[in-house]
Amino acid sequence: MTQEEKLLDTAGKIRSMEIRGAGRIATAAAQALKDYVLELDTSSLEEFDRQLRWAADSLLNTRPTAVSLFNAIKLVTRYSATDAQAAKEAVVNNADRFIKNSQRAVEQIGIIGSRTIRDGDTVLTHCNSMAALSVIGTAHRSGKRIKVIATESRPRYQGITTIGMLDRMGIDVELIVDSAARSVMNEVNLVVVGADVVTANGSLVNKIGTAQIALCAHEARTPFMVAAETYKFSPKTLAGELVAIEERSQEEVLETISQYRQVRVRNPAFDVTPRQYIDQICTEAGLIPPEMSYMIIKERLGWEL
Ligand code: RUB
Repeated sequence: MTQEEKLLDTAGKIRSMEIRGAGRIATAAAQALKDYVLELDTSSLEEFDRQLRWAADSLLNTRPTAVSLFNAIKLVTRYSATDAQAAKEAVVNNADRFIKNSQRAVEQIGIIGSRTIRDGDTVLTHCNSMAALSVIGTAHRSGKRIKVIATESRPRYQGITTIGMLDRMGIDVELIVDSAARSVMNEVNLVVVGADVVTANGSLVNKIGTAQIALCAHEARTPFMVAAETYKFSPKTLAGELVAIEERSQEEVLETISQYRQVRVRNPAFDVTPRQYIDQICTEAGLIPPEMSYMIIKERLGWEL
């Protein structure tokens, strides 16, 4: 494969969700940019810039919601070099740093978030989030006996991936259909979910169904925690941009849709949980209230308007 084909292959895997989850999308994009520039053979900085921009755009146009992709690409392609070789080295170093930092962030989130889980607790999670699973897995490894309730997360059933991971960690797991969230909520001590986007005002954009779970956790007085690396926070929302919610195909929900004449299926992949229903956001920089999201964007992501 040429370097263009390899890059488009990663972009295709992100689009088809073979690579999915905001963190994994971001690190795959960083790795793809690194591999791409390593094979670029040009001494012209202008040409290097042009090819790097093509690669960045090809990756960016895959999934519209996860800001992690935008932040990863922005951090990896940021450099001030006067020649192509120095630019290439900068991109490679940026990518290595991004991947290492994001692995460390997930570990740190696990350490911090797991302290909020007590021995004997039941934790509910939705979809398949490495950050949320780090919290749960760290609590389990520290010797706390916990039970996890995982939702199916229709229509793509990321919950099945989650129960497989929890099972391999040796954690006691129960699987529920998404609509059973309220009926089990009184048994739950903590809800932990991941994030595709945290906005400047502290709202969460995550897998469809998250907002309903947050609402019923709120009503049942069950704490609701978001596990999110700081690169899941969206500088674009500080500049007034709205988060695009990805609408996926009808067939993901109903394979036999073509037999109906008048029926349409709506398939939004994500929803918005208002900050009033979020107790805390566990980042690698510590546990923060959603109201502090603005500070994370300004201070950790170094965003200037
Ligand atoms: C995945 C999803 C996850 C977040 C966080 O959606 O909503 O909760 O991306 O995951 P999809 P992580 O399956 O549509 O990509 O903590 O692993 O980044």
